[in-house]
Amino acid sequence: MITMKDIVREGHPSLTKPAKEVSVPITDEERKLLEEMLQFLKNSQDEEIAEKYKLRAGVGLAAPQLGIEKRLIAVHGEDENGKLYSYGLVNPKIVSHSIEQTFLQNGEGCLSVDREVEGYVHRHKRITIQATDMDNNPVKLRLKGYIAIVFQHEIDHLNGIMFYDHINKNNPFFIPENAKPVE
Ligand code: LHY
Ligand code: NI
Repeated sequence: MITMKDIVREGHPSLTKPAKEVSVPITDEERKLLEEMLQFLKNSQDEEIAEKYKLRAGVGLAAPQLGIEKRLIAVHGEDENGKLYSYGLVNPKIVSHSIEQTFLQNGEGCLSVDREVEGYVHRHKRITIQATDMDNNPVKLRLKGYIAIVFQHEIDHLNGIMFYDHINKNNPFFIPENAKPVE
């Protein structure tokens, strides 16, 4: 079972370098890893389990956060309408995105960052992702708003990018003309 002690923190090299493409079909071990990553997210959202194992609630996790430099992510979370997105993805890639941007009014956090970082993290409002799912089938996802932000946060981890890399250094709360907060 994955717990917080398995999650590497700022300063670990796997958080700042690009992860490696995974060959498809994935191995049984890679599939098991994705299942465990998803289970961690589910556990972290279960009040009793989270309390018992001292898990920080999370909706997304990327393999480099476990010190594993492979292009694998898990997301388990709901959009603004309560629709559940539960995915283990292999080699996810943003193939197109809107010009319009969005951001979370309260900023972002990260399971690998044990401090608050203030500022708006600008993201694409809408994205299309191509990937391979846990059953080795190709998937194409069209996402917008909050859940699109979560996927962008996780894909960034595969590229060695942290959420605060997107915050305007001179004015952390700067809002570009084409950006609106997630409603
Ligand atoms: N997980 C964050 C989490 O709280 C992801 C996240 C994304 C937080 C967007 C806030 C906004 O689930 C991770 O840090 N995973 O990398
Ligand atoms: Ni993160």
